[in-house]
Amino acid sequence: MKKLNFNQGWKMKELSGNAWYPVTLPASVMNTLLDAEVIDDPFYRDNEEKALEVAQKDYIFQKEFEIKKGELEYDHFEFIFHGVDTIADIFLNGHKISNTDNMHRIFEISVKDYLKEGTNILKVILYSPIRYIESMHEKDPLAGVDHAIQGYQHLRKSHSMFGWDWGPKIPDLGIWRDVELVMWNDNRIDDVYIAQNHEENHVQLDVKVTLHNQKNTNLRLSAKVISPGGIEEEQVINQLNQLEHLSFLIQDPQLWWPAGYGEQPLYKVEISLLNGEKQLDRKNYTVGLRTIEVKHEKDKWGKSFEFVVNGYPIFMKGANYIPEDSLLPRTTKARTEQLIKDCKAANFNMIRVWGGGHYPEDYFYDLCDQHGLIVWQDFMFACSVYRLTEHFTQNVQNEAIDQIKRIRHHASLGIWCGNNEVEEAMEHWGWPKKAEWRRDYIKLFEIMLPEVVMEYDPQTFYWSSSPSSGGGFDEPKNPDIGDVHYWEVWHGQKPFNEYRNYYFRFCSEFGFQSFPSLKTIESFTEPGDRNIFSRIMEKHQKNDDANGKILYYLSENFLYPKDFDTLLYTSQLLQAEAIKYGVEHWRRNLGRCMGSLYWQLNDCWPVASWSSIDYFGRWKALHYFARKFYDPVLVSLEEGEKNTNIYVTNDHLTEVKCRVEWKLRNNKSVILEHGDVETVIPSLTAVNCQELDFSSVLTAERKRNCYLEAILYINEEWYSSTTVIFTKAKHFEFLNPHLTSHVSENNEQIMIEILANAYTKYVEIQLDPDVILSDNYFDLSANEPKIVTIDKSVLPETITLKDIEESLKLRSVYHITHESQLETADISNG
Ligand code: BMA
Repeated sequence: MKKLNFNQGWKMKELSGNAWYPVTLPASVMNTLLDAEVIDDPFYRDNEEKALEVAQKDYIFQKEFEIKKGELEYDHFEFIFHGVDTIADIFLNGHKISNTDNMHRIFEISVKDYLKEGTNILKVILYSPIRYIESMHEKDPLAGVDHAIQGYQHLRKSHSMFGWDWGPKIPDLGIWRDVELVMWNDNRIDDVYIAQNHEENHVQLDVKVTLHNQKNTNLRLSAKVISPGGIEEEQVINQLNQLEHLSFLIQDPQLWWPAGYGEQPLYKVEISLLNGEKQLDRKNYTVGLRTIEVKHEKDKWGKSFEFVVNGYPIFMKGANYIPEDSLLPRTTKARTEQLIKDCKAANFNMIRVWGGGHYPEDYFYDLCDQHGLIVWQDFMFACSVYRLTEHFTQNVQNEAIDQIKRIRHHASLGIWCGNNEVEEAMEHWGWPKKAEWRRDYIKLFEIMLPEVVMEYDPQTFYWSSSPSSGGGFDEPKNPDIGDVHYWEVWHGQKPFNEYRNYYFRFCSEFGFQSFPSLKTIESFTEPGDRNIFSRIMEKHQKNDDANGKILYYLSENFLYPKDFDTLLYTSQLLQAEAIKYGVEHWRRNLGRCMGSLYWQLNDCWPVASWSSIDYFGRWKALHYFARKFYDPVLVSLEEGEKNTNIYVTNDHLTEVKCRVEWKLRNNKSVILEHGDVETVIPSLTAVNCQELDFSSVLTAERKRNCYLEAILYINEEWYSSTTVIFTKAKHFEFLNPHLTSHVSENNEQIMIEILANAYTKYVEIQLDPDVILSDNYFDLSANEPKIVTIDKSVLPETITLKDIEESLKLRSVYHITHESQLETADISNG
């Protein structure tokens, strides 16, 4: 078999226009016009509006290619379009060879009859997705979200491209994945399915290979399994049938573990189709040996929702992932890799691919395999009604088969989920309860998709909707059964402590918005726009009146910030505190609650949103908080009306011997009371180590100037620390901490030592260029220096110690209302 990559040498123009632009795939209309400087950056100010005009038109992508004599001698020629976005007719030398209307499908088009010697022309005409959905909406209006262009659910194109409550309306068009031309004689490998059966001390790998046809030739099939250490085992079959089974027994298997629980060893599986010594076709896979089950069983609290990996019930820690860029060709492996590394750095072990976007690239899953993130994979349906016409049914069934076959061998794949919030929406969002809508729901998500999963990936658990209690419109929001999306904090404007009223079995969505940093806002604004209620700032806030909501929560918790930049900073503190409040509570209830995935990890453009990492990859305060609240061993303080409890949560598979030191201190960090407690925390357990009653010491006045600090030592080594105050931050009597810094270096790292002379919270270090620090937004007690490090490997080589010193800016909660350090020249560097 010969495979030619067909990504190079395309050109594109508006269908009725004359100007051609050169294109390399993957490509989109908007991105091509942007590169050619025909349109302005759609992310800048209100340019999004112009993007809609672009998407109203039709376009043509064209490529000419040569076929030499002799090359036409293959028996079969096939174009593979790995992704067309979305409505297109495809022509080869004037013959229509296919039409597409699903960006989530892979199209294989047989073209032998239309190829010719000499110059060939391949044309893809892409039609406006907006015109299509508008006409469909007119015929059959369906319930859905109102921040997307109406009718979006009729088209199998990423819903959020039509607008979402964090996403712009940029329904771009393009050929968003590779195009290949494959040619072969005799036969080729159509499909490989790898199943694993785990027994004590060994794993049996079953490899099922399907060939394209039954032609009786003298071909051979070779299957090799190569261990992480390079040990190879080969099996060969002669006299092939169209379907062949091979089975490998792997003794003493090296198991794959989610991050935080062990290594991620990967085995290679290489399948070759041979004619004599000549290799006709080959497919390579990497697999990880592990079992992932989801337990949904009755217990004393309701019905569980618990991931069991290699036999151990594991608390899932992570966030929800959305498309990384509204202009799809701009996503790259390097960007995704950084994001996945950022997840790992924040102690995630799970990432949920949310159903309103698209199925990510192969490298996304490879990276999750390598870094130990379990993927919760939604099918691409979200918050909408879908009608099962004959065509739609066939279309989504083929889509599911394409995607399952593409993804199923990945070690990281942990669950298939039918949709995002459709069951809940149909039951609780006030939509008309039409019988035909509900019937189609059941057919699609509770009959068809589970059947397809059962047929093509029977080893992966299927869950019909998120959230759900198991389906059938049976209390999808029940907090004690299945998974839950909890939005009363934020959308319902309830206070953070509302989280503590729930002991969800698995909280797969909850979130809180913040603004991105000033640098990010500068990328899309003019100075005059930098007010959160300006027209442009509101254009970059897609959740209705959410800027007001941020201000409301701000009024509840912090003093009124002194300027725009401080408001951005404070909004991030609110967000970080909110999510921490929920996560720490659920982790204190480990065993009953078995997962927390906050909404949302990333952004697809610069915007105010629920993300913990902004469009440019900048970590918000929340991401630094996540690294701490998702630490495998967590010390957390549950302050109450009367008592304060010190909890230690241990996610490890082994027990942890620890000591927790606690100090009740005033705002100058003078110790009023102190003590310590030694305990052994069993594996996979949370323990309330000590209940402290400060009711006699903490008078109303002291509540405004005292804090509790807990320091966790593991094997007598400092591990982490945390503090809690007993009043809202806005009422706490913070003193000027007079922050100072000292910067030094060794071969590998830059060290920044920060010192405060009074207790302060949320110390932020800002640098130019942006770098990820070992910690940020941390609390400091007086006269107890903290050293924050930067790995030199992540710094541009040209950056010197002096650059770091000069760009370093510090602020903390005190500076919400007071001039920050830099402005008062308070820093004594060096
Ligand atoms: C959840 C998600 C998204 C949405 C988010 C914030 O419901 O599934 O649809 O963006 O909330 O509202």
